[in-house]
Amino acid sequence: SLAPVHLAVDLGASSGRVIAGSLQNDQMELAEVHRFANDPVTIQQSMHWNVHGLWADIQHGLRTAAQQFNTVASVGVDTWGVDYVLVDDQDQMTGPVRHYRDPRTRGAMQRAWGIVPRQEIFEATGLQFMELNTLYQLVAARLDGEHSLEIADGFLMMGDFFHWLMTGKRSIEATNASTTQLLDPRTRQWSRELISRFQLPGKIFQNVTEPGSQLGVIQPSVAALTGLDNVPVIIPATHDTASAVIAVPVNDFAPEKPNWCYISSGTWSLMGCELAQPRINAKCAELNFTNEGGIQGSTRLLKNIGGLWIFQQIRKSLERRQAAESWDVMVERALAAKPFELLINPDDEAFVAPTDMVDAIVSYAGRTGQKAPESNGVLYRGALEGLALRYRACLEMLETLVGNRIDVIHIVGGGSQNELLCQMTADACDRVVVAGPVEATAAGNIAVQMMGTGQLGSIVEARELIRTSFGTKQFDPADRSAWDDAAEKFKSL
Ligand code: ADP
Ligand code: LRH
Repeated sequence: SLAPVHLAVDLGASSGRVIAGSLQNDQMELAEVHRFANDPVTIQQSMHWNVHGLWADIQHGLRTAAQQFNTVASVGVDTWGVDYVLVDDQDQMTGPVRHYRDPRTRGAMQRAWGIVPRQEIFEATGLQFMELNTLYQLVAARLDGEHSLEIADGFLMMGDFFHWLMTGKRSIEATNASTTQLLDPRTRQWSRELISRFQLPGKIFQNVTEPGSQLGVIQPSVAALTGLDNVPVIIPATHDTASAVIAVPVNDFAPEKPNWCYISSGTWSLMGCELAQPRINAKCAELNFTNEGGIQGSTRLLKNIGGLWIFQQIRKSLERRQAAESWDVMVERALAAKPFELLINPDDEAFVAPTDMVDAIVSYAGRTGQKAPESNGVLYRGALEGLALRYRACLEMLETLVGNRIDVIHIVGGGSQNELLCQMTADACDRVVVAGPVEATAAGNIAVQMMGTGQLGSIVEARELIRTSFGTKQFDPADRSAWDDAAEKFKSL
């Protein structure tokens, strides 16, 4: 077709894709151009991202798009949070790119709190405490004397890194920078005080840019390889979760009293509300919620929940035994399995980066006084029920934090295709669940590019477009009683 397309490069922790979005008869139409795996690589004792492979796949996607569409109006990249790339003053990467599950951060939070007390870090950043936060990665790098940090001249988050590869220009985008735990959520600029107290090299942190503006154009070396000559790169909300939240199909923006929440469901489940202001208070610290940066100065008050990671890793583990099954079959077997045979807390430390997920679950069952799972169905079901039970607990915390009842839970992302999980969520939480869009992240990325080129005027307008363009499915709560009992048992795990 002749309508100009915008290309969203969307990199999740489990897969990446290049998606073309355009306006066709007042609808946003998405077309998948290229999808590829994103598998970490172990080198010596550490876990890295295969950024060279990702860049090759991105270029492949861009080239395919250039062949497929007449006019590419712009490109923008969003990725998972917290990870970073360092570059030197000759514009070379200073070292390999670590995965947030890399073990160098074990114990790094405690090391960091010895330098700046926990409460002061929270006051300065409003962020939840997770070992994988950029801050603890950098503290580990600093205290262990990583040379790549010593020779660094520039710090880029993953989206900024790919934008740099595309344009040759360095930038730091606000929503993803907000996941570092080094950003002041009130000013949306670096907390220079934290940076200096942790003795991190201040010069590598350049000023932060808000999404929606043009960074540059595809540089000639990349244009030659992809056919995208002179195409603008528009910075979207480069944190995938921030882009996903933009695409929640609602009719308001950062409401005073939010009556809806979202679960961005993929490798992680990010559950929270969109607010106009950060809520940095004692209750938020106690419940370990985070105030991440959203579009147009909004706040994503949310909690990271261990997501479909366990479900994905069960599949990987069965793959090694030549016994992997498709998502559909996994969901069918979970549906057929007996409820509450195995309770799994998705946020148990044992599941962060086990060598083999099935082994980890079997030993967890032993440790928590439960029967070892007797079938794949029990494993699958346990992983999904555990998520629904975490959502239920998290909803309660969220309502306490925002001070009102939340009526509707929007599930977006790859996990919104899991209808069993959607129904379990409705039942466990006793709330209406609205599932979709599946490619919320790409849609949110593209919406911001369309705002950048003037095709869309506002977030409310973008959401209107998204609501009318993508189908959603509603799940009504039923059968709550069994979940009450399970929730009690879950608390004592
Ligand atoms: P990420 O961005 O973290 O890589 P995605 O949003 O791509 O994650 O979601 C991936 C997850 O979506 C998978 O772990 C899988 O559980 C789920 N999923 C993907 N396709 C289906 C499907 N057809 N049915 C059920 N679940 C699915
Ligand atoms: C989801 C996500 C999440 C981060 C995690 C590292 O993809 O961006 O918001 O906390 O990855």
